[in-house]
Amino acid sequence: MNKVDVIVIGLGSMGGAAASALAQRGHSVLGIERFWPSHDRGSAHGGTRIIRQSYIEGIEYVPLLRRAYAGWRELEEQSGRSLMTLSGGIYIGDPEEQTFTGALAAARHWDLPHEVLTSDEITERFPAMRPAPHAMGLFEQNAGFVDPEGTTAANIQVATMHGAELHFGETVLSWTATPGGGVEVVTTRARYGADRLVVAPGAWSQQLLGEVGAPVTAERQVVYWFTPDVSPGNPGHSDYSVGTQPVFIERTDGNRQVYGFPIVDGPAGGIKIGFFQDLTPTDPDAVNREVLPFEVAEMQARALELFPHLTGRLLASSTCLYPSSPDDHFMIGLHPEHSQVTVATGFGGHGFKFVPVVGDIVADLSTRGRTDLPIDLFSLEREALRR
Ligand code: PYC
Repeated sequence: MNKVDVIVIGLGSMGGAAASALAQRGHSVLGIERFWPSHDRGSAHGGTRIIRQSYIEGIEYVPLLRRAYAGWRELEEQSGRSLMTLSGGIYIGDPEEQTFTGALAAARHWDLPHEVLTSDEITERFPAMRPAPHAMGLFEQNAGFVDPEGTTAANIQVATMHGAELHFGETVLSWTATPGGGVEVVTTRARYGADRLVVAPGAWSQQLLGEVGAPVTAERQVVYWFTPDVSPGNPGHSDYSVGTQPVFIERTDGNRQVYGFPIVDGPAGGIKIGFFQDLTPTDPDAVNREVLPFEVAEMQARALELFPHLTGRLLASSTCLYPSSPDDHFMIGLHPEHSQVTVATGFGGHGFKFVPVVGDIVADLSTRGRTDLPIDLFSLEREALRR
């Protein structure tokens, strides 16, 4: 194959978006992915991912989220797929806890539409939930979920439509910056040359980025789908479903923070729920995908604290990997030693909602060496990454 303008390593969520943005700007792109399109080995599967704007993790994210929302609608139009559902979102915490205070700070700072609800008001509006009596919630209508598999497929589709060549089932063994300023990539199938490289390796960051990727931990995460008991007298099925129940994040009384989704797939579906952070580092090539009975019991006990009638069956569970940075902020920038290489990693569990804007940022960095979008928080040089 002839030398291309840009090689993109990794065609999951972020690499797929980068390949698409670069191809749409007229660059020749070769994308390389070790698994299959929209695979379930990394961090972009499970049917739903939360999208929200009153951002608990920091007010700095909000301008990027605004841009991402526009990007989601654009991707829907380009691909002809429905990807984003605004079901509303509620963030519940102790009055002084970050789940509530962080969301409120972002909503106030950026003047985002929101409502503050007491615990009783939450149950009145969303009857399936019974938060702790002292809990407070911030509800935003403009939150919901996106479809991760559909998004990755859409980016692959749009990138291909714009001439990108995408290889699946091909593993990158190494990449090197060449003396003339380009790069060479060696895979299980061939050796390729390009002027520039984008490395979006997700949980494989340590393998593909060496020292630069070393701060990124691949965390094993499990999500669960439970059915409610809808016996007479209990909240009904529709109380758990899109239309009534919003996406949620909750942490009260020092418990582990949980997040989850309404039932999206009719009477046969379940509430999806998971722990926000697990901090169980794993080898991405040897992940234990079996979910053990004690894990199910732990999750169900925690889920019952918020949804007292979520006592039905465990419908399903799924294991995924979060590529987490030490401070949980993303890592995006030019490689410190090779300016022809752009790095995009460390998206943890909360990065997916930024997919379209990350595609734009990476395309800016890769082609112009800079971006006008606010990304100082994600610097590869920041102190938290050196510890
Ligand atoms: O809403 O950002 C999020 C999130 C984090 C972990 C799972 N979902």
